[in-house]
Amino acid sequence: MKIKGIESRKILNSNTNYTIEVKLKTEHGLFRGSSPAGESTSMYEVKQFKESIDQIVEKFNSFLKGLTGKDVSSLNDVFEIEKGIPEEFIGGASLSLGYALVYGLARAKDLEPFQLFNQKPNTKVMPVCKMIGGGMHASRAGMTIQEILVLTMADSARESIDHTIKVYNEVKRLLSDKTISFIDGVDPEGGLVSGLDDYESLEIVSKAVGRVMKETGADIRLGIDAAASTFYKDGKYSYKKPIYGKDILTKEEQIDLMVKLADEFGLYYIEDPVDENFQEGYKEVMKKVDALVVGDDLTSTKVDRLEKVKGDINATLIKPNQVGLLSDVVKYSELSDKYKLAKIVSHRSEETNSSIISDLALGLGAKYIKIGINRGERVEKLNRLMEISE
Ligand code: 2PG
Ligand code: MG
Repeated sequence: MKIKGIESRKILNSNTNYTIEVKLKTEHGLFRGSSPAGESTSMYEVKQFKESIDQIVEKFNSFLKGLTGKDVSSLNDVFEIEKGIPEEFIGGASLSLGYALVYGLARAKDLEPFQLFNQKPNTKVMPVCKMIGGGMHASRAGMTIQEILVLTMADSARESIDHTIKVYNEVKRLLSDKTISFIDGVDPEGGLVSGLDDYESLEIVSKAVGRVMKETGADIRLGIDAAASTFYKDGKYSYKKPIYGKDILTKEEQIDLMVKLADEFGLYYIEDPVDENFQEGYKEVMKKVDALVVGDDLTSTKVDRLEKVKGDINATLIKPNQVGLLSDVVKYSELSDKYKLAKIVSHRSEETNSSIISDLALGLGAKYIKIGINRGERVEKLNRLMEISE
């Protein structure tokens, strides 16, 4: 394909913030790419915009002008273009460009976007979905940890989504029964928000899972994203409400708590159980639980971070905007395979309506996609996942 015209503009994301969209014109039509952002970011991920978004759009447009007339005929050509992107644009701007090029190229080659990454991928990407939100995503919620999740051991994404919806609706029902303050509110990722504390919320989701398992015969598991860095300071983890009788936990107590919750609720998935700079803590948790111990803030989709902590986790999140370049995302994904880590491609709390992460999950051979089950920008991705998984 030939780049006939290309420019960026400011658009809204799902959480009353702005992001960049790149509009690409080729002989095959108009293609758009846009990047998400996170509310609870790690200290290792790239900054999405190094200046104000208006300044970035203006400067990025002069860079993009230079791409007019270029021929792009493979993913490698996209990576070559990425090599020439100045550092100041690495983040939201570079990723939006990468996504627009992927969409344009896929159309030019008459392929689905995921096929650019893998012609015949494994079609079993299972969603890991948020049920209840807390932490930085819902600061007035009772939960200190950021997310309670469920994942189902189903035969297809569609079946898994089916079971997940049932659990979500059951959680909603149970929350309404239990607390009058629950008013059907959701956090930016579609997680339900209530005043219940971490333990009570886990009990509710566990109960809902039990009911749906009984009703459907499905095998459904619980998970959490503690996002522990967000409530860690000076050697202490501070909980909004006491859990097992304590609200201020030492580093060792935090590890013990994660293990205890894993035992009590049969957790299958534990993301960022301790602070992002406490890599031995991840290892300790991994040794003591039979679950996926997932690096997110710890790893930040950065190859150098993964090299450092690879022995301390058995699974990793892939969030393309943590690194900003698709070539780096592919490298990271390959390295995760080399170290036999389960891969989970993930949404962010401030999303766009693009469903590209569903294509990426499939194309990169991820076992899971982490996503909300509610809100349009999440649903778009789930619907795309079902479409390409069939
Ligand atoms: C996370 C993500 C997505 P955020 O911590 O895993 O759930 O949240 O995008 O705010 O970093
Ligand atoms: Mg996380």
